[in-house]
Amino acid sequence: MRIVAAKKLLKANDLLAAENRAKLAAAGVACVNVLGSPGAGKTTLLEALFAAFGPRTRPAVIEGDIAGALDAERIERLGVPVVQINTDGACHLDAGMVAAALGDLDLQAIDLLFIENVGNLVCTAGFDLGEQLRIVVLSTVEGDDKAVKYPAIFQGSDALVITKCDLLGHTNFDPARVAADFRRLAPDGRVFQVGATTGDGIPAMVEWLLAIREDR
Ligand SMILES: Nc1nc2c(ncn2[C@@H]2O[C@H](COP(=O)(O)OP(=O)(O)O)[C@@H](O)[C@H]2O)c(=O)[nH]1
Ligand SMILES: [Mg+2]
Repeated sequence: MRIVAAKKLLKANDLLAAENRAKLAAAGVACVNVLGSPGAGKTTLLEALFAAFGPRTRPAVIEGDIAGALDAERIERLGVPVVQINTDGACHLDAGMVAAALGDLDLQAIDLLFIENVGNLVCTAGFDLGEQLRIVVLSTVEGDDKAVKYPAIFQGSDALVITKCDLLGHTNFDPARVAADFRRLAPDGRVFQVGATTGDGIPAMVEWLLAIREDR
């Protein structure tokens, strides 16, 4: 019987992630891994960002889903280059899947790549994809206790994006509580409050992402 230890698989992932990171850096592409639960508003956030970027950046997306191409179709409608990965049941993307998707993108034609990970607050945290930044999207209908309950994903993120802020007041979600919990886990992390469907808070995120792209 052959037993492959999880640690070895993660090491193999890290090697592929390092290759992805080097490839993206050589092409001058900044890369953001977008994490969060199913339905948190990840794709809607990307749609709002792309509408607000205008001609200031050349974005692209890798969509990670267990099945189907619905999110990729949404991104394609905006004229943004997109590659859909179907994990066929796996609850997270890994660096090998992203390496394959990178082969389908013209890296010379883009400068800001978003990877929308499979909706999941647990497994996605453990897999480096070769990104420069991680953001975790948490909506105001999911409960403000999630940073305490799922610390790994928040700890490893560069920003917390609280979405669906237009619904604040309709739930008991306290953004100050989750922001404080996040800052304990990621003291240097940024916190954004947005309404992706209203556009509220999107300009601050756009400026932050453009500055990161400039630093590339
Ligand atoms: N009211 C409101 N609804 C939102 C917002 N962002 C996303 N939604 C809705 O939440 C649902 C899930 O959004 P989606 O972007 O597909 O979530 P994803 O699974 O994380 O990619 C959709 O019905 C969106 O219209 C928001 O800022 N405000
Ligand atoms: Mg989505």
